[in-house]
Amino acid sequence: MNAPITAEFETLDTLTPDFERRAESRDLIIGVIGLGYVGLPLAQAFCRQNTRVIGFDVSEFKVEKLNAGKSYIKHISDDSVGGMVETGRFEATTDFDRLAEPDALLIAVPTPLNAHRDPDLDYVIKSTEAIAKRLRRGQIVILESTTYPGTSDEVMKPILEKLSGLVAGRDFGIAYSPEREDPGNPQFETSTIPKVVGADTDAEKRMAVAVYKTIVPQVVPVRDLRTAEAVKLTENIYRAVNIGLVNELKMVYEAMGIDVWEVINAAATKPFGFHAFYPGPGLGGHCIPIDPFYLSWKAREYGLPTRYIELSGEINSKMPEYVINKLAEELSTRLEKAIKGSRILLVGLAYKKNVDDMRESPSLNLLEILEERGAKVDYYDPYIPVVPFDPDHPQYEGRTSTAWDSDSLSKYDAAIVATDHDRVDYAMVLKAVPFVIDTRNATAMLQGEYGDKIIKA
Ligand code: SAJ
Repeated sequence: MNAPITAEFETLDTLTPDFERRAESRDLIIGVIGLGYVGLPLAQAFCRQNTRVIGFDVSEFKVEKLNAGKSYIKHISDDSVGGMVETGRFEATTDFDRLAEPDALLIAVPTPLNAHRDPDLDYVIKSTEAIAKRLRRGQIVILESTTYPGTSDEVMKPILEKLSGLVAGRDFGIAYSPEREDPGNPQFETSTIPKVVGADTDAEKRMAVAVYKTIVPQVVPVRDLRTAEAVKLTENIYRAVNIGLVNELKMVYEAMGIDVWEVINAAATKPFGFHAFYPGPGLGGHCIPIDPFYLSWKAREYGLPTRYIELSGEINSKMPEYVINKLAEELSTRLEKAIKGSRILLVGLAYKKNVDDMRESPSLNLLEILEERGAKVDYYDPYIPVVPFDPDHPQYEGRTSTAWDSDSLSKYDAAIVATDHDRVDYAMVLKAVPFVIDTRNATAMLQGEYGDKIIKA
């Protein structure tokens, strides 16, 4: 009598109900690959819901720090990391052979542009290859990094199938769920932000929903992988294009002697159909200046232009030059000085208020242009006491933030407010220097007392 034919292997269709039950009972193990400003809050959110997390990172430094209960991310405290470790729910490792252990593998690694400003998926591909070598039946791989539509199915899926010999959708799952962190925004954190998830089969979508509904108030399933990838790009392109718009309006209204911030704040009183964006000295962070070009690169494959993306990129990257030209005008008319030989204070190096992150910060472009034109420049930033190594601006590593007192400030010919940190005493610099170029409307409350020293640019 032949043994009854049993299924050679289980498929996701049969495995998913158990996966959902285990998610519900906090019995899944979550793997997070990339323990940065997205991965670590993600790990924290799962730990808070009593789910076990194994964090994977190539950096020994980060892994040792985390396992010692220490944080390297400003808005995540040592106590919080310590709590994750003490409960035994979190451990970090550089041992990628352990990638077979988690039930779900969430990838949160950088997706920068390369020197030709094309998408650089190197981190994503390396992480996918590492997973593929250990991939086992029943696991689900979920990319969180911002990328172009097609990355999960055209790039990751073939690697996962080829190196594992397993079949996506049958033996293991692939999903995409974009991160939506807003660094420095105390109002929102991972556990309060709705999460979009996309996958190409029902079983994979159910698995991804089961993973995330344990940590967020609302999971938003969309049709497939590419739709979810497009959602995230749309969110960030919306920001980049609107910031480009208000930067263009600033230059026009400036020429007309109109204060663009007053215009936008008044327009924002319209209770519908208007979302306020504000001009700045350019566009910083490692998302908004970069992500839109992931779509324009992919759109070229379809022979389609993305003029709004290119134009807003052009306008935003020209803003530092615009600010410096305004400074040159004021130095000449007020002090009969040129930029060359002038002493300038740059207030704020971080790419946006109340964060300590300098990546792609327009302040660094301002610094570069000023020094190229012969100015002597110091900076002040309460969040960046010493400039860390920045691969794009290695020459600034080790420079220190200047003192913030009237004696120290009185030696400058002018100051530029490039980042509008809340905890800066703008009255002190307005009192001490001949004039201030304010690119963030940070001195708005001091207009009455120091209006003649404030130039908006
Ligand atoms: N900026 C302006 N004017 C504005 C808003 C922003 O000039 O009206 C500048 C900022 O100063 C900064 C840059 O744009 O230099 C990016 O700012 P951002 O507020 O978009 O902040 P990010 O890049 O730290 O985080 C963004 C998220 N922020 C918000 O949604 C408010 C969001 O776009 C993404 O979830 C996140 O990037 C990401 O990881 O993609």
